Amino acid sequence: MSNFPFDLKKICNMFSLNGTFTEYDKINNGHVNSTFTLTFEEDGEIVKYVLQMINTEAFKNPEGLMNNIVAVTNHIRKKNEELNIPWADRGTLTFLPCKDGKYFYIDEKNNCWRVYRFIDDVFTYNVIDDEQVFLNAGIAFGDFQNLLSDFDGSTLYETIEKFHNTASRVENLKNAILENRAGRLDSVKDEIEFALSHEEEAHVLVDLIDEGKLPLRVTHNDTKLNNILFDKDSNKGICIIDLDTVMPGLSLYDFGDSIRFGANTASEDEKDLSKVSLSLSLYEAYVKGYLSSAKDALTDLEKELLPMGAKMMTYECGIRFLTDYLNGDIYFHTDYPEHNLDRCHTQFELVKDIERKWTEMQEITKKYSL
Ligand code: GN1
Ligand code: MG
Repeated sequence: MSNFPFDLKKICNMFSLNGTFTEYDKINNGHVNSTFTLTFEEDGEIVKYVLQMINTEAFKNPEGLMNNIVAVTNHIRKKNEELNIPWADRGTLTFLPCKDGKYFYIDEKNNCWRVYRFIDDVFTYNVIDDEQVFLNAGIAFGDFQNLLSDFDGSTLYETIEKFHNTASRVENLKNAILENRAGRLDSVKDEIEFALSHEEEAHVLVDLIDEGKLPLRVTHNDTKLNNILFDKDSNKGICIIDLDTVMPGLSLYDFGDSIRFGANTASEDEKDLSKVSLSLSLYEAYVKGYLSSAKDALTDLEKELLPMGAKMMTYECGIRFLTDYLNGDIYFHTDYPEHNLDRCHTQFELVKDIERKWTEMQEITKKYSL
């Protein structure tokens, strides 16, 4: 416990984590929150938890956030049980209440903590080359949306306002350009030119919502492949994690963000841009999986716009990385000074490849939409 960088004893006490602490591990997947696993020994058994420090710069209201998450996970657990899903007990996260009944704890240094039970016999992917895995990922996110289709979205607090409003993300970029807080403006002229050359498209989805042509659903909004826990035995995606941004949103956001991350043949921060491309076979696998579970719930226009969702989520993410780079890396965790810029480059490169493969993407989508 002594080498843990925070007061772990106090945290364990607040969440009533009993047993003898044996070790902790840092999980380096997320760009926003900080995540650790904690291992205890209790009556000869190993008990594990996941401890997260919520980034309160990104999530300003931990109470609203945790109320959302507890409601959503309870809903999913209940539905999985009703449906007799064999993995119902591992099918969603189980958060632990603190001594005061709240699902988070703020320490003396204003760090905000939460704890959930560790799920055994699962694994995550960061990059994939196996189409079957991505097909399973599509099924898992399609199922997630179905499970939440009868959840009343109006009860959810909007954890990050305008999270996937691409037009507003462009405005944020423009502000960052004007402010030039980190003095990096001169080095990113080409990136800015690319970003602004797509500005008009940034309005397409927002306008369709305003016109009532696309329905708001309860969506995850951060559907990176590594937010799915896959079962070691069956290879099925059994549990969706990272529920901070579950809010009313478009199905296209969830579909698009999955493609942005999972169908890219390179990792999000690859420096060699020749490795970045949109794998059409992975795209097809995801479309097939996702539509097999979500098709009946989607409107014709939603299905038709799936490629647009992929393009917009990729473009938007590139803009967010560029904005953060200009602001001095204040939002996303970075490992080195150019990290956000490298990430921006992969996203913009992927947008270009999506544009090259646009017709094929539309044809594939159509094939599985019928
Ligand atoms: C962040 O926290 P993480 O790594 O799951 C971000 C997503 C981005 C993603 C890019 C709350 O997700 O929106 O798409 O990084 N989450 C938040 O990798 O901003
Ligand atoms: Mg996240």
